Amino acid sequence: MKIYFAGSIRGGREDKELYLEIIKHLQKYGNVLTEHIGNKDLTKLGEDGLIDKWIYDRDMNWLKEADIVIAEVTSPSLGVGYEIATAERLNKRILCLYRPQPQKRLSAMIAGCGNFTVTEYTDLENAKSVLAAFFSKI
Ligand code: 6IA
Repeated sequence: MKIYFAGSIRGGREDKELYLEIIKHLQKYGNVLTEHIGNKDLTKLGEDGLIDKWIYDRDMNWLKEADIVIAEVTSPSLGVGYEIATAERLNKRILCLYRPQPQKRLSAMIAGCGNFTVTEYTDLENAKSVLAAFFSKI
């Protein structure tokens, strides 16, 4: 199973450690195409030396290839929102993971879309249970 994990880069790297742990856990379920999202050295600037068009083309190709899209949506990110909308158009199975926080209310464009699942969670252990439930239905 090919898994596309989406998480904020230029939207902010506050949750990068959590992305890394989620990615490690997702590797139990399949091949995570976007391992670099959890890279601790990847700053808001993104991957050094890669030009935006190259990144866009690579990521869109991976998205087309993916069977499942898991998006961590707590840190608002234009790129993650774009990936979710694209995955929706491609009829991919999508799970959005969101840690509710008063100062980071989830966009209505994600929370209000009925074509994919948005699940709230509290921490890594809770995310693992959410993922187990999601993958058990596939
Ligand atoms: O808008 P954001 O940068 O927060 O978007 C993050 C999402 O878009 C992630 O889920 C990635 O799949 C994708 N993405 C955006 N930028 C990059 C990137 N480097 N490297 C890999 N994936 C990316 C950014 C820029 C670099 C040339 C300095």
